[in-house]
This record gives sequence, structure tokens and C-alpha cells, in this order.
Amino acid sequence: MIFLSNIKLKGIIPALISPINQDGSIRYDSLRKLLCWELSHGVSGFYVCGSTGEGIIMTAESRKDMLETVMDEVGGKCTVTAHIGAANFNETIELAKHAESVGATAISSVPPIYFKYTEDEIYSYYKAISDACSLPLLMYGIALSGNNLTVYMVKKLMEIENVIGLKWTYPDYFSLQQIKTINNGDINVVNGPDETLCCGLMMGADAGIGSTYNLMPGLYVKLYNAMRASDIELARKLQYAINAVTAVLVKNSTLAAIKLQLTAMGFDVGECLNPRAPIAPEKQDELLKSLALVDYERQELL
Ligand code: MN9
Repeated sequence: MIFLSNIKLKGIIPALISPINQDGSIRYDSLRKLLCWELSHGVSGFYVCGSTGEGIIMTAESRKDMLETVMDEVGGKCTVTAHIGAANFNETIELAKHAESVGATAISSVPPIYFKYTEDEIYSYYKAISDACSLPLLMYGIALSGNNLTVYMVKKLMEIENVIGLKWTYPDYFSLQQIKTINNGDINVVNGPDETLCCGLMMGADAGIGSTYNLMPGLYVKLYNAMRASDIELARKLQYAINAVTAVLVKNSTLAAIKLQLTAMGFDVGECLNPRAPIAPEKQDELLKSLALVDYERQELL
């Protein structure tokens, strides 16, 4: 008998930033360079065009371009999950089919966005994606979407073919644990909040997907390995050091600060898409100084 597990995504998975220009063109060289660097620090996959990747505000064309470049650079070496959620439903389906055609590992989507939808409508949404594409489908619960997932809903949604689990981006670890008991644990649960990755792993998450992993892939891999080895002391030490950086990032419009720090590290990733303001030139040096709390190059604690 073949046992097909739902646990397709494990380990540390950067919610990849998109090195993109305001006209929608992708900075291919810096994207490829960044992917290689992340991979060299042991990440086990990439999550493409999610919240951190600004996917929701990119055109379908740019999103396809991003995914194709990621597949070309790292496809086969690690998992690649394409976030396909978009304001327009037909576009979501188009992106799902595209992800399948380029050989992505999985697709993922927030619930339908902006308007308030009923639980039945959210169920139909994921069912329609599953009917259109045979890739494993990871749901993505996050308050930003405007429509939240609950433990009760996840139980029902797991009945849909191809749905393997979810990225849980809420700081509610009792619910994460309750979700992990669905299907006797055969549900892919991914931690969303970077600030509490060790809590998520403690309560049963199989993986973490996060924005700050772009900057600290090696430190997160060490944290993940420490949790797996039950070295709580080391995991906590790493989480504390990482969180000192994260505290500065979140006070400075997270994504703009991540892109600034990556640029300072030699990855010419550009700025966030309009209308997100870049860090003002006169504030950049000071911000970079206050972010110098870990050794980014060697991915070590100071
Ligand atoms: O999805 C990310 N959440 C958002 C994950 O982008 C809203 C997290 O990685 C956070 O950016 C991170 C910092 O608050 O935890």
C-alpha cells in the first residue's frame, strides 16, 4: 500500500521577497543571486509571491516571470510553493495552472480577499482551485486577507482533494496545535509569525514560512535544527537574537527595511512596489546601524 503523506513542506522556507521594478520587470540577476545565497544556508524551499513577495499587488505576468525564474534557478533542489491568491478569481486559476505547468511543488492561497465571504464561499473557492489544478494546495490563514480561517473551517476544508494543510499566520498556538491533530497529524502545518517560530515548532508545525528568513536564513535553519534536536536553550537563544532584528524591522515597515538590508548585503533587490514608501535616504544609515545585531554574511550570532 502506498501511503501518500500530506507533509510536503518541511524546514525553513523564506517567503521570498520579489526583486521587482515599478514597471513590473523582475531583476533577474539579483533574484538568482539571492536564491543561491539562501540555498547555501540550508533553506528547504521558497514561497513565491506571497505577502512578503508582494504577489497580491503584482500583475499576473510579473508573478509568472518570478516563478519561472525561481524554478529555473532552484527547481528540483528544494520545494517551490507558488502563492496564487489574487483579487480576480480567474487570475488565481490561471496562476494555479501556470504553477503546475512549470513544475512547482505546491500552490498556496489566502482566502478570497477584500470582501467579506461566508464559510461556504471560502470552501467553494478552495474547491474550485483544487478542481483546476492537481498540485498540493496549502491554505494561508492571515488577518490581512480580511477573511480568516478557524480550526472548525480547516477541519472541513481538509476534506477537499489536494488540500494538504495551511500556513497559520496567527499568534494563536492553541489553535495551531488543534489543527495539527486533524487527520491524525497528517496535515501540513506551517508557522507564519517569525517572532514565535519556536512556539509553532513546539506545538507541531512542520515548517516555517517567513519574511525575515530572507535576511537570516542560516540563523533560522539553526533554530529549526535546535528545536528538532530538543535543544530548547539554543533555540531560545537564537529566537531572542533574531527577534532583536525583527523588532527593528517591524518598526520600519518590515518589507522596506528587509529590502534595504538586503541591498546593503550586496543583493540589488530594489524597493517595494508603489505606494509603499522606501526608507528615506537620510534615515538609511541609522536604520542599517540599528539592524547590525547579527552577522548576516556568516549567519552567526555576534
Ligand atoms: O506571512 C509574514 N507576515 C506578513 C508571514 O507578511 C504579514 C511574517 O513573516 C511577518 O512578516 C513576520 C514579521 O512580523 O513575522
